[in-house]
Amino acid sequence: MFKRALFLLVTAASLTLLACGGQKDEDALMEEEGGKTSASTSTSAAAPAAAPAPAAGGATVSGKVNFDGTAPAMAQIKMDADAYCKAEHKEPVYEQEVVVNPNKTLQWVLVYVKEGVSGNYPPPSQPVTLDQHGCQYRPHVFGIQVGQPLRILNSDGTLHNIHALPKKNAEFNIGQPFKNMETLKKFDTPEMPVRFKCDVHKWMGAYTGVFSHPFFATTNDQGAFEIKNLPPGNYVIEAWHEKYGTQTQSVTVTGNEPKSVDFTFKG
Ligand SMILES: [Cu+2]
Repeated sequence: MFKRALFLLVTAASLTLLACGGQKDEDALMEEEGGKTSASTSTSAAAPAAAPAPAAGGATVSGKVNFDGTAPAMAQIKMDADAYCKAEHKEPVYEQEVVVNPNKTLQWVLVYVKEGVSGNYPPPSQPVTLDQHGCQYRPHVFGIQVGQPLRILNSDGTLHNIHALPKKNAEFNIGQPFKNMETLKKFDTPEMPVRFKCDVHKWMGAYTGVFSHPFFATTNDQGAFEIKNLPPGNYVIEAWHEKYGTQTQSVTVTGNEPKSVDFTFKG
């Protein structure tokens, strides 16, 4: 009896908090950003494109992350523990730790400028969305700027509990029991990488890199990445993969010339 009453009380309190919290967060964000528009940052895997450098100038650094070796077999994810999750998939679902593309490149490599960026890059007001969809995180790996809103969305009709495990930023742990729930979060300081897990579904995992600048991209299903508008300077570019670690290369930008940087991880 007491337990049930407590449960109802907690649920009602959570709903009230969530209902108010979401709106308050959004208002606060709008206010902070003052509706100003800043250069949007593509954090999804950018398709390789031959687009000219935008008006902001600087170089486009693009390339591929190759995979040398035999692709390890990824375990099939068993979603039997949650009937909703299981019913969401007609085809088998596999772990995303090592995704080798048909063209022998690696997906989900975060490529970013590690050293050499100077100047101040205010965060875009446009959020990065981390969606919980089919009981998997989408995207699996992404970058975000310090202060940029992270929109955590539950597209599933089941409970997810998103648990961020940073070492420099504040840890958070949020239950999202209902479909279409959203929570806005921000990171205060650069950190690479930050892991997310779901405390309900042990197979769910994602990573972000938090940067003080917009010069980062994640490799797509062609293994390609593209970092735009990099001003003249000497830079260290780093590629990070959750299993294979990091590699770095130096690049010098003198104007708005395109630069090509390829990496190879050995399996
Ligand atoms: Cu979950």
